[in-house]
Amino acid sequence: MDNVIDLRSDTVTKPTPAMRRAMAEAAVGDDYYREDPTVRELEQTAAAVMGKEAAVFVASGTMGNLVSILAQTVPGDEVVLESFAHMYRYEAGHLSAVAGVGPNRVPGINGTMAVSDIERAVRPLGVVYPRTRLICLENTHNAGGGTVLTPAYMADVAEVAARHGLGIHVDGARVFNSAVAQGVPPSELARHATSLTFCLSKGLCCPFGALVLGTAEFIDVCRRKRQMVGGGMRQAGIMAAAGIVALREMVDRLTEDHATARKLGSGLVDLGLHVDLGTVQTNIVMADLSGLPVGAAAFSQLLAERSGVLTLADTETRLRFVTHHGIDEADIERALLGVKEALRDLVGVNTAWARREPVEEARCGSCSADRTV
Ligand code: TLP
Repeated sequence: MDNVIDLRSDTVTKPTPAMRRAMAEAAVGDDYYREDPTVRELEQTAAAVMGKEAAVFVASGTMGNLVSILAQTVPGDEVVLESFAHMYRYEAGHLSAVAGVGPNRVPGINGTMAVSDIERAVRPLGVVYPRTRLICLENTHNAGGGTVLTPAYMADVAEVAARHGLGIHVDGARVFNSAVAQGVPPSELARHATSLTFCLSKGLCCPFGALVLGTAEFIDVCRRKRQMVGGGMRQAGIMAAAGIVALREMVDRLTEDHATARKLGSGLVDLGLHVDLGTVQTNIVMADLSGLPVGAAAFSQLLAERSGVLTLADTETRLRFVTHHGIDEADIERALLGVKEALRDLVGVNTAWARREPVEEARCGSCSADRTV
């Protein structure tokens, strides 16, 4: 179908003309010998932006998270993380399968765990217990609907971590969205992290890549772990070049994606769908479809076939829309029209379904994720 409006993810973004030019012209060398000048420039730029000593370029956010965990734990250790953290839910079980680490899941509200719950999840010392090593935070929180963690919250978590001698890993796949939405420098969101991963290949439009940041000593360990999982690179400057352009040119414009997300969110509410607009803080909109005669997967399919609007069924009843560089206000209007027509196909002019209260579970956002309602 022509004129597809792809709201499945910001991962569908394509490299910009400036990125393609930079990639074509990139100076390269063998990164195994640390001789790729463009990779080195990207790593130094990323470290400076995040206020950390060093950075290492990795293939993906998933690899960045894994390498960070491998570098800070040993098998049998435990990490504390939100129940629907991407690292737990969507990374093929690497915590247990590759790192041998137990995920100690703490329920959150829209991705935020209560600090007291985090502290309660820390294991006591003793020969029978797994050793709690890390607290993992996700900023923005994907299943929570792109919700942000504030610098103040992260400082509170850091107090708990310090009291128990724990590290903090931040899955900052979309940390620039968080920074831009809050009007704070990204380094403020990295301040308390012993490790942080951010993605280049989401809203920043790169075709590839992520970075892991931390102290120089920690990043040396990460380089070794990256090698271990097969992530060593050669003339990777071709890809790093796009990342340099992204950090220079693509961060500030994320506000445009947040504005289109807000427009989409309120448009969906006007159509009778339940969207907690308080969670539409960045570029993700979660719509609760409970009450409709079909689930999220079937509705997503109907919307795609009928109007070329692509979405992601996040759970049985939640539909995810993500705005990005390829989506403008006109696309949002077309997407809303598509939703309106799909709803008309399904429920006609009867809007009784829209008057229901959202189910209790759906109200707490990520708490409902993956549950069969
Ligand atoms: N998220 C993707 C996939 O789940 C499909 C998406 O479309 O949102 N952390 C967070 C919070 C993420 O959202 C993602 C990707 C990752 C890590 C993993 O990054 P990649 O895809 O680069 O491995």
